[in-house]
Amino acid sequence: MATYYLEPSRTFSEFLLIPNLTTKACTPANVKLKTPLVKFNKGEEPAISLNIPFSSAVMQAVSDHGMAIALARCGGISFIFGSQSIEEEAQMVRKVKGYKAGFVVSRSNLTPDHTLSDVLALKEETGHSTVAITDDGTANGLLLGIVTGRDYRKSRDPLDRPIREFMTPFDKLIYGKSGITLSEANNLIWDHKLNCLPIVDEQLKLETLVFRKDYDEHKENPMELLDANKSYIVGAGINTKDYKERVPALVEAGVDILVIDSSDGYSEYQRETVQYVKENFNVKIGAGNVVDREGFLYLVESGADFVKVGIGGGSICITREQKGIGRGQASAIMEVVEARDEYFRETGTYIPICSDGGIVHDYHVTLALAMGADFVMLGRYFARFDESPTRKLKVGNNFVKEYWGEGSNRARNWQRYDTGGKSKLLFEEGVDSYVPYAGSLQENLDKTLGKIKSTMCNCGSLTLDELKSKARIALVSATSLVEGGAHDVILKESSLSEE
Ligand code: RVP
Repeated sequence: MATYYLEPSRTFSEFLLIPNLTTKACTPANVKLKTPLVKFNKGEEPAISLNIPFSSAVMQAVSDHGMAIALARCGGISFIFGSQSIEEEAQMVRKVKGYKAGFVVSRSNLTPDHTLSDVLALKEETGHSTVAITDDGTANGLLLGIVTGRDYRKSRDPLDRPIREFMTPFDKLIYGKSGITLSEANNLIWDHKLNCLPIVDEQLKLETLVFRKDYDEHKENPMELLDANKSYIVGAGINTKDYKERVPALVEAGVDILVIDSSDGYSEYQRETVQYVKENFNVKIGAGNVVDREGFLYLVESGADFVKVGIGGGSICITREQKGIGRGQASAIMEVVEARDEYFRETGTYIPICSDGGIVHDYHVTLALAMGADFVMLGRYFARFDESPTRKLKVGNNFVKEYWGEGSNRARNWQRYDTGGKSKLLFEEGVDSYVPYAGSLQENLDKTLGKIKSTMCNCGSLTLDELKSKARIALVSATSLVEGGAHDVILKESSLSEE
């Protein structure tokens, strides 16, 4: 006979937090959102923590290198999508690891034999007024000089004048050496009243340029998620099919953590994949997705460093309709958290849980954390921002961004849904859609984090651990949900457009 779970499976919208005493010390400025990303033993520190409990979904429409850089700058992590060739995915990881905020590879370069007219043509084309002059005219050639608008007079100088006659030559340049930090570079810029500081390697070949105007944007962000070499931390998605080729390439590219991307993680394929990675590499790996205690314990015993929870709750996901599997996200989190806490009590090993999919309102994040998740994974939320890799379009009077599921025909990610069989998608488990364009990641995230911190103060909690242990969570009735929004009033236009 089948086993029945007769308690209805619940979503986040069915719960509300009840405030605890807010002490005067409990202000949003004092709230800390640091959270573990990987398992650790009682009394020890996790090898990787997030500065904010946010990760971006392992999806083509969400997490490329651009998103990874933007989110790591704010303290979270992206998992670069794995539904692309191994080389392309490794290249994205390399771009994140090689990125140094404020250090830009020069995009306007000429040789000393070029002329003033070449400088003017390049300026017209790129809009840059600083041109690096290298022996071979490339961005990494031997640096011979720099040309800026101060080196020539357009109205007087002959257009065929060679650059070597008017550039600021190398021996008159102030430059930084490879390995210099951004704040050291900025000190040189300020001390010498420069607009641009070239950075050269030991052979005096040009590496990057640091611009004075970028300082405000790039000055150290205290929340940045950095590794020991001060590069951004980045994750990457893998599957249970080509992992023996994909994992070595990603590790070689410098990836910090992997995650097996699958709609149903309770499988022998996941166990084999986790064990292969643990036996052959020194890299962290998360597994999932599961929605119950059995699935969770199976992955933990396989060696997973964190476990991802959620089936069928994603905004673009139609798995529940297509296959009839899944579970309300809140119920799944509650059961898995209970199993995790029990496991911690018994073994002393704490396994972080990621709540993946189905976050619609900002307060859903706070609820997921209060229920015991350590961080959330979001697709729709991040897809709306400038930094997501998809096209921004105008539909009617509104700007939108494209957002499609990994189970849609567009993504062709059959590995994510494979349960053994043919190497193709037999039916779709995701849709292709638009989401309203919402502007920049940082602006939106700041607002969301502000709400989370404020709610934590209402709940008398300065840390996520405190929130988890103190939270009082009430189930709401269907009729009382109506009370939660504006009701029985006629809304003015301005409040209608607020989220
Ligand atoms: P959401 O944030 O609600 O948009 O959900 C994103 C999550 O949905 C992903 O992290 C993934 O777990 C799931 N997903 C991705 N593609 C599909 C699909 O096509 N069904 N589902």
